[in-house]
Amino acid sequence: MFDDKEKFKLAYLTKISETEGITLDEGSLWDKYKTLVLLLKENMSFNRALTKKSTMYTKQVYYFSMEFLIGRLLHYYLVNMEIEELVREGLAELHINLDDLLQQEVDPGLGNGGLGRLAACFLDSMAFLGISGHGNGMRYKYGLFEQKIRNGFQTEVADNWLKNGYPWEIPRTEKSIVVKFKGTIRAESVQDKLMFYHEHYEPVLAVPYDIPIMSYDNPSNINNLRLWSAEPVANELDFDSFNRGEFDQAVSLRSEVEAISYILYPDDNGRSGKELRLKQEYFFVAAGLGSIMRSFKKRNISLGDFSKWVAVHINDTHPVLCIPELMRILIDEEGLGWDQAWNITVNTISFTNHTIMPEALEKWPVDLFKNLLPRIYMIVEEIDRRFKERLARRFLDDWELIHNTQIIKDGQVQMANLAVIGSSSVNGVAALHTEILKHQVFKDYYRVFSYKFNNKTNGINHRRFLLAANPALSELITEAIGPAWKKNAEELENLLFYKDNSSFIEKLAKVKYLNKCQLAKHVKESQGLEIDPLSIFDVQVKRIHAYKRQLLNILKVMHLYNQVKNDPQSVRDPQTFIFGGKAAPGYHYAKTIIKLINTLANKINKDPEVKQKLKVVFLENFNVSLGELIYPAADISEQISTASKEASGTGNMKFMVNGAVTIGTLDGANVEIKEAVGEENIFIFGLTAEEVLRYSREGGYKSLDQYYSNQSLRLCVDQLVNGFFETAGEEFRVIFDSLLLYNDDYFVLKDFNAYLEAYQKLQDSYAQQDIWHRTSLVNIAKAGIFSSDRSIKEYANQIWKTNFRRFDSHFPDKRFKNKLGTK
Ligand code: 26Q
Repeated sequence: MFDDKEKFKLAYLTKISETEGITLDEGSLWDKYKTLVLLLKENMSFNRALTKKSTMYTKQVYYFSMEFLIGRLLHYYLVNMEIEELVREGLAELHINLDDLLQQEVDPGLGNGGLGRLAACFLDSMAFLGISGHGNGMRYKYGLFEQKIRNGFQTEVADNWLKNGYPWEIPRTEKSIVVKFKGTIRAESVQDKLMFYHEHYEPVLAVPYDIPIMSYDNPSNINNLRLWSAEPVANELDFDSFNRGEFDQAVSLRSEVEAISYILYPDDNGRSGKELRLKQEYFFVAAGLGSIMRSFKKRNISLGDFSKWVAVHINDTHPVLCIPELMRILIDEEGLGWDQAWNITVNTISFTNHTIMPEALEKWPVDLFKNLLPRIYMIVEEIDRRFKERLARRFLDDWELIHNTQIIKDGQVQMANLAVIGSSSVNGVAALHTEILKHQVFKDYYRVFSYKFNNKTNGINHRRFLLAANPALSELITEAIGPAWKKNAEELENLLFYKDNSSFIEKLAKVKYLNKCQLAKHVKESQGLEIDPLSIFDVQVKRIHAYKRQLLNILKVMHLYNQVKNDPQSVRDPQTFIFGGKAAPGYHYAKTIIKLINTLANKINKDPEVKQKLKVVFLENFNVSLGELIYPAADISEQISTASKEASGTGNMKFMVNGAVTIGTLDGANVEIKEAVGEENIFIFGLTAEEVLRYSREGGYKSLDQYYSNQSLRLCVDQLVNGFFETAGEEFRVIFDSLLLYNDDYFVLKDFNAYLEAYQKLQDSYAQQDIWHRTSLVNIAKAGIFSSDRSIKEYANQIWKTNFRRFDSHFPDKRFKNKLGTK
């Protein structure tokens, strides 16, 4: 993009005067940051136009997701364009420090966690592979709340990320779409055909904002992330009401409309059942499909071939209204018959499930649904009716199956059922998860549509989480095996060549140490706490949820504390336990867990007898940017969910590619991580998914048995309520009760011993530093298959049936292989 520094400087100086009307010395840091973004964006817009033109007759993939956690873009795009150094030096000559500008950027919190970040990783890989793949989502005015810890409690601060404007976005007002809610449906026979007219509806204007998506080594291929914002149709006050003196009504209509894209629901894996959420879901679906239809028509392709040229992927059930909405467009607006419309719809849409937690399966009361989306409801009813009819013919009197697979039952619309029936592919996100879908969650559907079910193990964008987030390790890797791993993560396997090379292992250890120093510096600056970069960094960062079992980790730390108090020699190496993650604001139990971590931290960190050995830190406001600092600095990756509950996990992969060693259960993608690294390079413990599911089905687990039979465990559990935490009173009673009174739904007590044993083995291994760093190296080397490039190649080949215009990511870089002489 810029061939040299001088050209860059000139372009930059011109841009700042053009856009801000100021000279450099008048500009604030924000102005300077914004200018750099606008400069890059301008070039990307140009390339977007070219990409669009040249892919006019390429199949387009649309990834519909309520959440996109894209992270900060400026640094990442500079890395992708390979101009970071040039820009850094150019700016330095203008007396600007690039790092100061990078700090100006907000991290758009347009998602809760795993699902939203996965969507962002997928956008990157689609751009990298040259797939015409675009995101379609919501432009929430307020993203996920910012977490502040006050007196040990989580408090939530609104995330007003747009307050200074977001320079990466491009408003496309002229491409707005009208979305219709409520009203009535009039059916009329026109020339022997039944037509449906939506009347007296409440219109809402969906205004798109586009963000350019660009990846490494493919800077001219620009894809698009389109986010929708809700505005009143007239885009003014309702002057009729206003003139009649009904000021309140005029203003409230406006705010009712704007409420739709006002805020992201902060529940992950949770339920909320509020009308506004359903409004959001239909809003971005109708807007997205409306705009896809509009651009499809410009391509002069026959509508009958729609599914050959367009793939729509739905990220969990949140966008499942794509199915009835596409039917509505094809039938009501395009005049197709039901059967043809249904064929097109099913062949266009594919669906990923991300959770088996029953409380996260979306259901909507019929009355609410029908009132908000009358025409869509009619279509859902008809889909259900026809499906049942077909099923009854095939499965005759298997009434149980027929009942279980209905879309509308018990007065509710079952969104997952609609998703399975109306799409051509249903996938889980890790091998184990897909098996659970086939044999438990969707077992009846698996009998009906076995051909739809498939697995696509998640992946992560290794260019963001290794190349950009961990420059020291990236350089070391490139020095050793050449740069081909950036394009083909499986090349990382060549690192195995260095397994017994002590000088390389030493360098690896040094990089880890330096990264730990950087995290320690952040902790010191942000919360005034000293942590020792020479201690083991044992890290659990993710959303706080009972099934993720932060509690198991806490009990371990309490146990170690008790041990050190008894015998200071019982813990050999100093250890720092690092936690981070947000709790849904309404999830009282999860918030109590945060308070417990902080209370424990307080106790341990100020106890002079143990503070040389143990430290506990809760990192405030875990998000993508903080993750980029944490993953490179971790020694131990805690992936300890109750087996069967974590669909995949992706944090596990981000840690692994940065050389952290996993302690975990056989859950989600941990199973595949174990297969990749071998059991000697991972610390696995605990109940298997099968055992957990058997207990849930047949009973037989009594948490009290664990409590009474294990003295040191009993001590820790008692300490939750016996005054051990001097300031706590009855605060942690809910946790105590969850374990004993409510029989420990997540098998924390059951897995406690096995966890401690695995942890002990891990410490023994850490004590032998050369062995430890070799394990770390094997983890990095085997992380290649967990790149989202691999996931996306599988989606493209097997589900979307689209080509990618990049072939070199398959091919090893011969030069470096020869140099190493490994192959
Ligand atoms: C649903 C209805 C109403 C309000 C909120 C929701 C809602 C929102 C977000 C339900 C679920 C989510 C998010 C789920 C999620 O992040 N799941 C994670 O997806 C990852 C990517 O596949 C997996 O790695 C994780 O295992 C899974 O927990």
